[in-house]
Amino acid sequence: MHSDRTDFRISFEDRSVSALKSRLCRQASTLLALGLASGVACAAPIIRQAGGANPAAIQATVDQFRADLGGSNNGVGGSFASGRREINWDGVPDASAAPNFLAPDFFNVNSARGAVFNSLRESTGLNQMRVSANAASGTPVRFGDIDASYTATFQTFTAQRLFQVRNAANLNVVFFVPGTRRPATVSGFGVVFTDVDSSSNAIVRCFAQDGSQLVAASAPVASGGLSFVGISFNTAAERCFRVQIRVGNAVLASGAVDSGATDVIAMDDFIYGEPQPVFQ
Ligand SMILES: [Ca+2]
Ligand SMILES: [Ca+2]
Repeated sequence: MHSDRTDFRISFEDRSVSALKSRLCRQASTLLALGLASGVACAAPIIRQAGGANPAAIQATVDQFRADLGGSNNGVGGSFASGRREINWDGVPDASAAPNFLAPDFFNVNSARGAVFNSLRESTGLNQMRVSANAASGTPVRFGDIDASYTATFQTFTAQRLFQVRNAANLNVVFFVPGTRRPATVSGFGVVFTDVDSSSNAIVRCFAQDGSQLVAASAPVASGGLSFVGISFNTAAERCFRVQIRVGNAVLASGAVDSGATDVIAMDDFIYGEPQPVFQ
C-alpha cells in the first residue's frame, strides 16, 4: 500500500530548532484534527477574552492572563528567564505624548521592555505612534486633540494615557531582548481596547518565526467600554515572533467620529511574556 509522505515532509530550511519544533507541532495538530495521529502532545493556545462597561468588567480576565504567562512583572530593563512585561503608557513623558509622537522603539530604548512597533500604513503618513495626553498638560485627553469627540468615545483601563497608531488601523509588534537588538519571541500577548463596536475590528494575530500565523483572536464588543484579548502558549514550541493588531476600521482623524460604519478604537495596556532571545 503506497503511502504518500508529502504532507509529512519537513523543510530543513528552518534555521532554528524552535522554528522546527513549531512546525512539527502544527503538523501534528493538523494530523490530530484529521484523525490521523494520536498521542502527540501539542497544547492549544490559551485565549482569554472579556468586555464590559468599565475596568472592573475585564479585571479578572486580565489577571487570569497574567497568571497564564506566569511569574511577575519584570518592569524595565534586564532579561529574565520567566515573567512578563507590561506597558500601560501612563509613565510616558509629555514630550513623547500628544500632540507629539511616540518613537516606535521608545519601549526598547527609552524604557527598555523589548517591544518595538511598526505601523501597517493604510493611508498617508509615516511610521507614527501616538500616546494620549495627561490632563495636566492642557492637551485634551484620550485623543481629544485629534477629534473632540474621542474624549467621550474612549475610556482608560489605566489612567490617563492610551495608545494608537497614526494614519493606520493595523500595527506590528516585534520583540527584542530588552534594551538590545537581539530578536526575541514571547509566550503570549494581550491588549486592552476601548470602544470596540465590532469584534472584526479588534484582533490580535500571533506569528511564528517562520512567518506562519499561529493563532488569531478577537476582543469582544463593548461600545464605549473596555475589551481585552490575550493569547498565550503553554509550550515552548509555540511562541510569538511577531504580533499584528487590528485596531478599528478607520484611522483617528478630525471628523472621523465613531458611528455605525466608522469604528474607531484605541488601545490601553499591553501585557506580554518576557522576550526570550531567538538563537540563529
Ligand atoms: Ca493607560
Ligand atoms: Ca468604536
